[in-house]
Amino acid sequence: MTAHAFDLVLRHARVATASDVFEADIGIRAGRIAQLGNDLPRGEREIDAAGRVVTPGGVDAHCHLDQPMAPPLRMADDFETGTRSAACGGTTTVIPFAAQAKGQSLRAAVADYHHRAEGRASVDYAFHLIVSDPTPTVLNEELPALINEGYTSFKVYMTYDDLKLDDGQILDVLDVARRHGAMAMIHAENADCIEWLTKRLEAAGRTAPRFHAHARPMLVEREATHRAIALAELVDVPILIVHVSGREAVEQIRWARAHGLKVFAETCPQYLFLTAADLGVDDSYQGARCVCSPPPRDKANQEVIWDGLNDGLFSVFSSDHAPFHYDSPEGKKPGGEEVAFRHIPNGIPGIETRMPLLYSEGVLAGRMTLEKFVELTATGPAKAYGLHPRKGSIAIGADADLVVWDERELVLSNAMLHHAVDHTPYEGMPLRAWPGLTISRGEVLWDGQRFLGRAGRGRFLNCGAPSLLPRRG
Ligand code: DUC
Ligand code: ZN
Ligand code: ZN
Repeated sequence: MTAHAFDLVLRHARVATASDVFEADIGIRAGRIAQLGNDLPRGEREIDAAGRVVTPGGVDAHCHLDQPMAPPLRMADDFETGTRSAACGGTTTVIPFAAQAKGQSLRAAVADYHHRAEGRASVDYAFHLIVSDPTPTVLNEELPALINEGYTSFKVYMTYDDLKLDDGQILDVLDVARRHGAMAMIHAENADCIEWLTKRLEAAGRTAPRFHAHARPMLVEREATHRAIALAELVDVPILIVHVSGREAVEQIRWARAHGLKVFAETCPQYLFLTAADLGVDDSYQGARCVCSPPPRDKANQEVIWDGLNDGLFSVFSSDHAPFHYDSPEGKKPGGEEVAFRHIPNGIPGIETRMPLLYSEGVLAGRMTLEKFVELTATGPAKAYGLHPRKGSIAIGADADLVVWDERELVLSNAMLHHAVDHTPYEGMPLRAWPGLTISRGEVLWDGQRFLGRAGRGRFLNCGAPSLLPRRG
């Protein structure tokens, strides 16, 4: 019996990285990429990838899975259904959020979230933290210790009553990020402006889902983005503004960069493919499906986001998957009612559609290079959150997390997706590609038709120092 040099060889792949596209065989051994080259020796298993693009498995660095909610709300996806859906859409690493409730210790939030993930994930996962109660214990003990243990990024909110921090609190947590080398992610919307606008809309009887967008105009995001940048400048720490929706926030980030500040940015598919009209053009409740924050804007703003993706403004393209059923008392109809927009849970599903949407409408529609696609969907997020080069790259020694693309016409429907949500905002959208194979640590999890993974095979990843941050001495 001949021993094989590799467990798996992908032959004649068109390998795409964030810097190059080249033809090679990929030799995989013990879950890692062992060799790249031509005419590699045989593997125990061989896959002919001739003529097909192979990219790194996606890193979805912003998604919400089984995050505790105030009853009756409940997220539709837990780690099992959410990571299954991720794998079927070409994502092999997810980073959801261990969210601290006010009054809760950060440690307890992390322990609870590990419990929710344990035995359920089919792809590898890391955690960001959400800091909603920066007590002296959190600032001086818990957060520094957790950063040290590999939870090297955290999100702070400038809106949402149960999560938001005031400016003084934000300064305090940014100072911890600076001293301990963590990436601070900021949800930038002005809470008081939103509340003031919401009350006025309610007083005028304007409570349909579409008014969600009226309560959160771009100004609200612009002001908070500007303030977050100023707070970070005061502390002298890099920040990453998440889910940037359009021109006004983009202008603030460009201004900061022009002034030498390290301000990174993330955007999401909803700001390329949805507009405020998807929240409804009349008072129908259907638009609740697309209620997310910040809200989608308009076609002109979609173009601004495309430009930012292509010119380096954005480092990260995430789904912000926040899975709520439409037709359920646990989701967009809390308690079974069609409620005023302020009570509609924010967020849309998108963990499975993130990669195919950008590959189809970016790469295959000629709006984005393959290298840029890889940078935004895999390499950039892995670098931003301390997972590179193990994740997000096709290089010797990296985990063998790969997507082999099938370039074919299809029409998106919720019936073909693997999340547990009862809708997709992209129903009926024509696409030009879908992952034909998703491989995680050398194992085929998705063969283009069937999910072949297993709950519990996904491993927790401790993150290193984010490589976008200055090196610490
Ligand atoms: N906005 C968030 O900030 N988080 C989850 C989903 C959303 O729409
Ligand atoms: Zn957010
Ligand atoms: Zn989010």
